[in-house]
Amino acid sequence: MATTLTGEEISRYQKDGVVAQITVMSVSDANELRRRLESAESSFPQIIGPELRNNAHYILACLDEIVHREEILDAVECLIGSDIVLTNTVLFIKEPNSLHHVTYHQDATYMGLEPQDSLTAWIALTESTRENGCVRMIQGSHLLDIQEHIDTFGEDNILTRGQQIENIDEERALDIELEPGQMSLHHARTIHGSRPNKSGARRIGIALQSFTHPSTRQVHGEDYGLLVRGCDDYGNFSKGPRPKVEVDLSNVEFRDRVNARLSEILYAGAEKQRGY
Ligand SMILES: O=C(O)CCC(=O)C(=O)O
Repeated sequence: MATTLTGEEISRYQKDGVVAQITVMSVSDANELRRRLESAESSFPQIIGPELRNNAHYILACLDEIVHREEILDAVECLIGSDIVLTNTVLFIKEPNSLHHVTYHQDATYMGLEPQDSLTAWIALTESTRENGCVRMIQGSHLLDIQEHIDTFGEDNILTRGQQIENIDEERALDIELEPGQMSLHHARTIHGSRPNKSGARRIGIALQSFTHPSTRQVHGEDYGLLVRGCDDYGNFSKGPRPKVEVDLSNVEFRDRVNARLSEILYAGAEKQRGY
């Protein structure tokens, strides 16, 4: 299944800062990846858990497969070209009937990536619906500058600082509903958030965050990046290993180092720091 965005989808991304419902794998492939992920979660809770959801693709083969999936990279290539670096990944998991939510924010605010035109691919491993707290996007907001964010450190807020843009007109938010195996792509300045999961089942998504051109610079610290397609003539990102087995425990120390560096970037200037 080769996935290339249509001209209409590319125009929509440029105009709205988001394009969604792109099928990048079959439902049965998504179910199988979910099974492998959940098996790792239950067998290795000390390595992958609620506070250990960043950059698990360095350890888990199932996530490494997603990161390198041709269908995803074909679509990303349509938007940023054929040389592609992936900086980080985040598992966004909302447990059944939980209060976990994401306040409205722009990813580019704390990421330190310049220029700010990188993008996130959000891949659904379960369905993502209004009921279970799908991502909601403010179309066209990527054309704005970075808005003022306040740090709330809200208890059930999944974001590091609980960062929030206030006074968003919720009426303007578009629900990005996805089937398992579909993805959305959003620009680093697109304002987005999500509500709690009111359903009786888990909502599982993985954000490949961010895909960028190798010439992009990290201006807040040192970041790692995987060259997932094409060439890197710049060397702006330190390279990392790929898992060699289903759960590669030999990469745990590396993942922890990457996450410590990422925290320095994401919490720069914050009053306090959480465990993720
Ligand atoms: O998964 C969610 O609910 C939020 C995702 C998000 O903020 C992101 O992908 O940048």
